[in-house]
Amino acid sequence: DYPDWLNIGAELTDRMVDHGFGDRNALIGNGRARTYKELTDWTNRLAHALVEDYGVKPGNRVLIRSANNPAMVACWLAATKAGAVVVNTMPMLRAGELGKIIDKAEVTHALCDTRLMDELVAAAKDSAFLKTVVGFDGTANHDAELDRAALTKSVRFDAVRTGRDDVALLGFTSGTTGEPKATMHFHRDLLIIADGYAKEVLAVRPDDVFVGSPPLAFTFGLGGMAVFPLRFGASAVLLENASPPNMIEIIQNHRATICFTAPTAYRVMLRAMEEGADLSSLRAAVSAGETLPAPVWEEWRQKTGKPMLDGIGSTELLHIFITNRFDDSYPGCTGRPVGGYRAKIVDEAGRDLPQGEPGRLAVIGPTGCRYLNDARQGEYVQNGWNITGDTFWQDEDGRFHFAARSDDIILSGGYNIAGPDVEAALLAHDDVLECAVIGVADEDRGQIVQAHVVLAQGVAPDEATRQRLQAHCKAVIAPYKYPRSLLFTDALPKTQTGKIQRFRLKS
Ligand code: 3SK
Repeated sequence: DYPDWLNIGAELTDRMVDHGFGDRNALIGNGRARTYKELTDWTNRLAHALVEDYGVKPGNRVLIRSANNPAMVACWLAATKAGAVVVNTMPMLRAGELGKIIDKAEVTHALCDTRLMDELVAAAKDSAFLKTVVGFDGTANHDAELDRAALTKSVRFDAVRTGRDDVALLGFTSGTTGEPKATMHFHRDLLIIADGYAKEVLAVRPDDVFVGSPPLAFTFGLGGMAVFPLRFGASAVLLENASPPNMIEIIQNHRATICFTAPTAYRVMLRAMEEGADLSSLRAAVSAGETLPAPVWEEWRQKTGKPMLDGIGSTELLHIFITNRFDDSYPGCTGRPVGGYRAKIVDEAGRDLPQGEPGRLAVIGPTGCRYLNDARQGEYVQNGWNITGDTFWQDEDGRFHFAARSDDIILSGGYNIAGPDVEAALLAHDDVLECAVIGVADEDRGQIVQAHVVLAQGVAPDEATRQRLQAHCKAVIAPYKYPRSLLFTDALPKTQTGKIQRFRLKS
């Protein structure tokens, strides 16, 4: 039950100061810590500048382009306080990709870290919509146009009285299969994910310190690295380069308690623990974005004594909607729906399937799924249920288990083979750092299983390794699933959010 008038920017700053959190650290990054009071003043000054100097009006679409740093969060909060609808974007996007987002969202204003201006200026050049591009300083120096404009403004700003069901955020799907879509999220949705997942599952407390790798431009990152800590008076350490060694350093130096990242980073952390890395401060290791292989869950449990929290979410539903819990977490299992969400398994025609049978995961919940001007709404949302692109099955206790992305099922020699089963088998071998499995056309078998493997450091990409890995697969999964074709590669194609783009291996 939220009030009719709700502005998420003010809720996460001014309201937190009102509630007595003013002197506590909110955001740490680029060598500086900001308290809730400092963040509130900063965002209020920025909001004044956006309205008075750059003409931002309620409902304007404002694009933000930055790596993860406190200035990006401040710009997001400030634009939201001004009543804008924000589109957060990844720093690696090129002009062509930015242009598509600008057109689709009809972006009028863009706030850009000055270190990332070139591609945005190129995208704005011929835009029918984007007329105002303003630079901000992503480092801690406040030395760019927007920072200078904000400097002289008042630290008091009456946030625009947005309705709780007014759109606050447009989340662009990262596109593991192609054309991106934009999803609309209301002010209240951002509170729902905090008061749902973050409270119910993580039980976030003011003394929590968050660290993680997902970009703020991805709703997984915006929730995990900004909304969740700020909603509960906790703090977040934002890293522009969230490589596993950098995250480990932060965990050790700041005694971080909650980590949001993907399985590959946890694998590297497990190896680093063998070299003495101390991750004992972490009370919650959240894994999402890619399915968590059972061996990683098991090794984490064995080395830390704690379960990992695998979860699945989506940009469409804003954040995690099915998850393990601290007292209900199993390897190879994604868990149960978060309060307020329901999930079921359906066939291609949308009919409910019995427990145990794999099919499409369908989800319904308070945060979505609403596409912006997209004819695909009717295809992906049926009777309010979001039909996801994932194949899951439900066990007799009601927990959900990932089988594959629906387009990752390989039909080979009469068998239906889930690519992720083969990936999990390969990942259980110490020689493998990362891998992706696809089906490729084959005259005899229709398709064969093809694995693209990034080897662990020091392992030779030769025939002996290939045969060793193929033999290993035949030993740990049904032999018909083994990768008949196994290729070595230095890196896998990924979206900006770190999801493997298997379709790009299919050329
Ligand atoms: O599972 C995901 O990929 C995801 C996407 C958006 C938000 C949150 C999550 C975990």
